[in-house]
Amino acid sequence: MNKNKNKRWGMIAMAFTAVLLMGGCGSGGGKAGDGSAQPSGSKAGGSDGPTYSFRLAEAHPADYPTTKGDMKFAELVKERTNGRITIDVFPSAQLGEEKAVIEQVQLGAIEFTRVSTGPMAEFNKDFGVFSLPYIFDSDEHVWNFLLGETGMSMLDGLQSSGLQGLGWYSSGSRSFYSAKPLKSIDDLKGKKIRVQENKLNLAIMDALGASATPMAYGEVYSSLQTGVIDAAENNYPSYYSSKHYEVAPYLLLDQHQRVPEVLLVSKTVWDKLSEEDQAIIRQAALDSIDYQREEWAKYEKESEEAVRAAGVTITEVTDLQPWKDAVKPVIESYRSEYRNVLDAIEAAK
Ligand code: BDP
Repeated sequence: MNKNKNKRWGMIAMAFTAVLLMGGCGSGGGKAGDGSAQPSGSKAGGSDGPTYSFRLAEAHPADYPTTKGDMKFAELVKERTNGRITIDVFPSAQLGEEKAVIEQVQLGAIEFTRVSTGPMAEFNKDFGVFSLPYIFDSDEHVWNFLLGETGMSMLDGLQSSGLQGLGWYSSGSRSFYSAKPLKSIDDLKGKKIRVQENKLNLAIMDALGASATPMAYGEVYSSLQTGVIDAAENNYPSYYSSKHYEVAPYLLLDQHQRVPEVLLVSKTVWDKLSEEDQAIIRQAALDSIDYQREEWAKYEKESEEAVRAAGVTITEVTDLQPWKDAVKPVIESYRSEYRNVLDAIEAAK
């Protein structure tokens, strides 16, 4: 599977290079938004130009795979500009929780961030599609879509929201976990469940007979602990690294969503950069993806093992049909809004 992913990614990298060659940009510059980029490793133009010192906001701690991806990205930018452009990564939500950070990035007060596409739905309608349940079968399916034409064009589609998407990162699948025993779909009925902050999640929880409590990620631990909420949902790495498993030790592997991560830059900042710098930054982001995916795969396994070892009760879901049936009305109610993207997702199977 990894080989296939790499092959596919290699093909996309080749396509980028082809665009560049056709454009005849000798110095390796690419026009913003046209998908062209400088071939990795080339330093053409990197040393010349203004000096910048940027910040990148990250919700997760330093050892988390997204943070490692951010750092790889920053390292490549620094290297390829001979230290002229530096990006300091601020992990552990030091610069704020995701929703607030996205607002700051729109304003240009924070230049870069890595966020979940979950909260992005409230800033760019197209991004809501990622919160629809069971639209992807596997991680491979997600990546086929993200690295395909529609997925890549969604990064540029963020310009209307004052943002520029630079690349996608892995985030696995999300499942429910609770402070009290949680073994089947029926156990969700009447539960207060923390969800990522977007309106689609309200409809999904409603369809499952639960009540949605949107809140920032950083508040979930104490809310589980004090009983403000009964349950939450996330992937293995977040469940482990946030220590939610300590206060919600019942995990039900229903894998209802696959909500990818996205690397963003403020459009205000982006528009001030030269085409050469844009090309370097864009390519560095793309070149950090494979690394993030490898780190993700490792950490996903480690975190699963760690929560098992900690005594978490994990229930596998052998039949997803009742889950898919329950949330079908939600997908149907959004089908016309997301028709084109949903078709592209279907075609990426
Ligand atoms: C994690 C994402 C993180 C979100 C968090 C959440 O990596 O960006 O903040 O979920 O549930 O999986 O809010």
